[in-house]
Amino acid sequence: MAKKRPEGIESYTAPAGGWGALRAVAKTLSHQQIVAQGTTTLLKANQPEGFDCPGCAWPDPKHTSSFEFCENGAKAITWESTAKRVDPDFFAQHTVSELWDWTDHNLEDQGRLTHPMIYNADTDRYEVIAWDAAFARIGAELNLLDDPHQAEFYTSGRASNEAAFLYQLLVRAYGTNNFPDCSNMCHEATSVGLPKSIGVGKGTVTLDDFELTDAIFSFGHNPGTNHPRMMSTLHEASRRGVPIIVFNPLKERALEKFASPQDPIEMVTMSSTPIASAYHQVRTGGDLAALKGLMKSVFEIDEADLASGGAGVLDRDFIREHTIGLEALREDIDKTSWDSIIAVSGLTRAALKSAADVYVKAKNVILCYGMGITQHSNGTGNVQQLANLLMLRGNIGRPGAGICPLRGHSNVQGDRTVGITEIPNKALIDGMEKAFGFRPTDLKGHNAVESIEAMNDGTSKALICLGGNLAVAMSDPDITFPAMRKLDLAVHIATKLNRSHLLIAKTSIVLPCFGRTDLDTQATGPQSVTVEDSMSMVHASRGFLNPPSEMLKSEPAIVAGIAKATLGDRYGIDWDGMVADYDLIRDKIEIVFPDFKDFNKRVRVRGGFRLDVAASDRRWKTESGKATFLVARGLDEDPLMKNPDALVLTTLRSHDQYNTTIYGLDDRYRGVFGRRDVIFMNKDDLAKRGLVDGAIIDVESLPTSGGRLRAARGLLAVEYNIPRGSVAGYYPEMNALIALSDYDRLSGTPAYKGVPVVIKGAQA
Ligand SMILES: Nc1nc2c(c(=O)[nH]1)N[C@H]1C(S)=C(S)[C@@H](COP(=O)(O)OP(=O)(O)OC[C@H]3O[C@@H](n4cnc5c(=O)[nH]c(N)nc54)[C@H](O)[C@@H]3O)O[C@H]1N2
Ligand SMILES: Nc1nc2c(c(=O)[nH]1)N[C@H]1C(S)=C(S)[C@@H](COP(=O)(O)OP(=O)(O)OC[C@H]3O[C@@H](n4cnc5c(=O)[nH]c(N)nc54)[C@H](O)[C@@H]3O)O[C@H]1N2
Ligand SMILES: [Mo]
Repeated sequence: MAKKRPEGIESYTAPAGGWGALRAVAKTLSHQQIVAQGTTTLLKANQPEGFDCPGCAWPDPKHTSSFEFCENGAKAITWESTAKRVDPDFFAQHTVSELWDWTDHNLEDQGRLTHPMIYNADTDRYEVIAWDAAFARIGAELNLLDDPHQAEFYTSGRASNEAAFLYQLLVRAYGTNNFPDCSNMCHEATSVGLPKSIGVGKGTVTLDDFELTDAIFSFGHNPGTNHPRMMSTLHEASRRGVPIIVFNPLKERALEKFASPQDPIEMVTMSSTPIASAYHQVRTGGDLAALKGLMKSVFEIDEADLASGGAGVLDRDFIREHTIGLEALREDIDKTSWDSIIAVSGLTRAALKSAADVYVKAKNVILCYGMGITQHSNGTGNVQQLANLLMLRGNIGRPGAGICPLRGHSNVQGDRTVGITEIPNKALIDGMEKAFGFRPTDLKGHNAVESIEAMNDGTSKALICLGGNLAVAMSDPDITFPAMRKLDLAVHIATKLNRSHLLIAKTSIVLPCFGRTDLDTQATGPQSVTVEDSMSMVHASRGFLNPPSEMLKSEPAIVAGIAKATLGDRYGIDWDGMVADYDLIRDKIEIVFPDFKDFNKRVRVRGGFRLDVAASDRRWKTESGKATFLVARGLDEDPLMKNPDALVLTTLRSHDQYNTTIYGLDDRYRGVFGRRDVIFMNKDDLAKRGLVDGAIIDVESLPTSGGRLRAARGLLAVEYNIPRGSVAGYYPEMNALIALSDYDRLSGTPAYKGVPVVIKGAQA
């Protein structure tokens, strides 16, 4: 008989996808009270004439015109197109102190915001304010600051190119580069790491490359939940016999086997397709060691081949013609011992050799990765070692091969492209001067962690958020929450209520905006916006639902409203004209960023266009003009290895959430139902501590950067298939354990996936 599991914990044995996914969508539709308007919405997602699904940044297949079914895309869309409303009555009924005690799930589940609101300290409530009054108040507060660098302007990656571009124009005309953004917590290691390696901070592959590839390596991403449309691509590749080699501490169900809801036979016969051909359960934070081990194996295979008279397995022509730095890399790998590789990665030499065998046998290899790589104190180094591995065999810049970072938010990459950056380069400053006749400051601004530090020490006094939930997304609520409460001004442009809005500043304003699915009508008629996906494809998106309230404005209109109230007619910028017709915004984007040549024309072509990615054509925009092998730190410098009793905690998304948006309390593929207070642990780690499956535990963390202890108490230990020494819990709850000062020093990315913790049975 199977042993009894703790309440809400089951062992999930079915494949991912399949009927379970369809059932989940039906449940979401009814919960959100979606009737006629909403269900047809699903059919317009990612269609040429429709809107871009806000669920993820995976590109749309060119060849299909049929609706691509995706459970989590459906959740994202129905969550936005819900019939529920958070209106002035709602705020009249609930004080902010009362709302603070609600769960994150309950706050957002109340529905769409309908009116601009301002906080009244006398009543402890948000109350209605007219748009003009709100803009005037924001402008007055921003103009009261001693210096523009005292304001922070956060962006979350849902914002369209048009909204983000206007926003950076407002901020640069105002006079700062304080652009904390969600990318700083996400793929910053990619944006910082890859330009030094291959001259561009983006992926080099397109969807077509997946049809030509001979092997796919997947590091630290969970596509069954977070990039569900990628499952069609992996499913197809697997059926073609392409080996898929996975490096992930957790056995993620969709990476093991998947039943495609697109495949009638699998649906009717309840069969499925295996995805990973080999699954390597690397220790959390052990990727650097695994990558060094893979490269060490490749060098060994190469030497053996040369010794037996072969030509070797390195792409020597590519290396000679296109790269520098191999000698230094080789030296580093030679001096890294197998013992240390095995100890840190948790993988055997044989396992790493077998993965290297697949790698050297495949002509063309694509390497995909996500947050399991970037959210470490060594995130930038990790990304660069991925590039090294590919470059050894010329796997960059030819068909069927390349690097594929899985971006997060549906337009996080586009926001960066159109100027949301705290470190503007000269081309951006020159472009802005050309387009608008003023020269913005090039003084480095704050990233996300630095913005919190500045709010905490009082140097920053105002925060404007274009979407997102900064307080909850950021590490260390013990510092982050009080820091935001010290502000003079907090403004949130949002679709739904969340905890960040409840961190009350002297003046707190919430401005409701359209989402992706809403029809955006301006003076010249309905408008489309544009987005850029993970593969640098730019295309149009047009919502079509009646907005949830007549009071809502579009994000560009709100940004322009704030800009006019703050800047007056400084620099003669035509805010009204651009809001009336988004084509005029795109004309300006094209002046600042010449890659967008003929923007308005090209975006009207079905499917849009691809931005230039020089590395895809083996043009290297690095300092030396060559692709560069880079050396990472030694394995003995790993801060996670310092305390032998510590376990390394990683923080994960459940299947029922979108970042800080918690749709529900289930994580179906991991067998968790109705709760989120769990810590997944290896059975030996449980036993070593005298604990069993279902034990109530306390988790304490010590920052690797030094400083005080943090704790989360009364959690449920769940026995799980995870390597010894690694444990996992849910984001955002576990942020209480992560010190603000623990982040990658090169990219500023918080080390959300490498938290050393000590676990004990809970004190009675
Ligand atoms: N439905 C849904 N879709 C989403 C999101 C969402 O929350 N919900 N979020 C969006 C955003 S902003 C992003 S950035 C992406 C995130 O997409 P992912 O990168 O898939 O996000 P995570 O859930 O953080 O999962 C990371 C994976 O890495 C593994 N992992 C953890 N630590 C390590 C490690 O040290 N090494 C290795 N090799 N693997 C590790 C985990 O087991 C997990 O499978 O998804 C986007 N799409
Ligand atoms: N521990 C831990 N922490 C993490 C991570 C992790 O893996 N572990 N992941 C990090 C990552 S990858 C990311 S990207 C960040 C996410 O950080 P954010 O992007 O800041 O967070 P979200 O949860 O995506 O933001 C949700 C809110 O966005 C608003 N919203 C939704 N749609 C729209 C829209 O169309 N327009 C506007 N204006 N607002 C909208 C809603 O009000 C909603 O409440 O979190 C990071 N934090
Ligand atoms: Mo992200």
